[in-house]
Amino acid sequence: MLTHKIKRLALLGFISLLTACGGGGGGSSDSGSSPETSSSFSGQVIDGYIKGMMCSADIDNDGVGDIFATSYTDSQGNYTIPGLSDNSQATIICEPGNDGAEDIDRPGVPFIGTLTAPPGYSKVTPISTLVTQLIANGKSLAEAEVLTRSFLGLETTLELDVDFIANGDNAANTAAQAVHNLISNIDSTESYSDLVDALAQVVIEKNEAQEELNISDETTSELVDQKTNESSGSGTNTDSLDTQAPVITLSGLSVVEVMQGGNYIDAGATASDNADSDLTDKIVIGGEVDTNTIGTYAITYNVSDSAGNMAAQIVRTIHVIASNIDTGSNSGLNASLLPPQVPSL
Ligand SMILES: [Ca+2]
Ligand SMILES: [Ca+2]
Repeated sequence: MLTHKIKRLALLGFISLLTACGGGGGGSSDSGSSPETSSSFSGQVIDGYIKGMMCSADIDNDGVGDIFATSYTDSQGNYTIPGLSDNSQATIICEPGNDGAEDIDRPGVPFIGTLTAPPGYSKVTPISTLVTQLIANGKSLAEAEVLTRSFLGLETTLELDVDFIANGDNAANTAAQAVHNLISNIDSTESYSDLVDALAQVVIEKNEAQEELNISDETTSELVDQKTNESSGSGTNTDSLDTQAPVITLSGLSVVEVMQGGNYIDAGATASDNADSDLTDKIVIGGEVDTNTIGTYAITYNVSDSAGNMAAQIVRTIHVIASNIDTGSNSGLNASLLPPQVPSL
């Protein structure tokens, strides 16, 4: 709630800023074409430096960019997004532009993949993409960075939001390339983002199970592939998703007759479910029987399983019949058709 509000305010702030710049002409004297001088956000897309990427800021964090860069990334991966004074609330999303993208370390090889950076980062790399997905799977930024460093075998103090090409950090550079290669080499129809999402889930699960997992482990790509199969339909996802309703079984007769003024005691019902097994004590019984008043009454039985599937309702019908008529042992007979009888007193 609070972050949402802050986000809104930030957005309103930058809109008014844009308006102010547009009205006053800004400080730029040469082109005057864009008001980006005071409020724009810049960073780099790096695996090696990747040129030809279109970057955008996702301000409302719905996974879709809202403000786009004015141009594709240059040969040092630079991007500039106008109208964004900082990215403390926005995720940066970079995708290959219309003409394709290229990692300048690998000339001629198209770079395929969507890279993202979490709020607070300006460098968009395979490492920051993993951090973003760990956050998307419920981790804080700090937790996501700890998990990422551990998974990539990086030093626990290593800054992740850096230009590791310029500062010569080979460990980070190698780790970034390893993440990209891992994702790129998985033979899957899933998108790059979905694969990194699956990788993040695998990293989290292994961590929670206190099992070691390193990017260099041969099983890693297999685990990621399995994870995407799970989440894309007929895998274990259906196991955890119970769609089968419980079944109620009535105890006693479904139609009961009670003498006026007599006692009615409900015989109840039982309920069972594929996932929850016995749900008898969860049955909700509705309706009342007024044995002082002749008439027909309904008692209803309902139950839901823990997945929210409702059982078909069961109804018991109770006829309260006149007590001054002795229907004998054949309680099913229609009393009104019987001849008057001598009271049994
Ligand atoms: Ca958005
Ligand atoms: Ca069920």
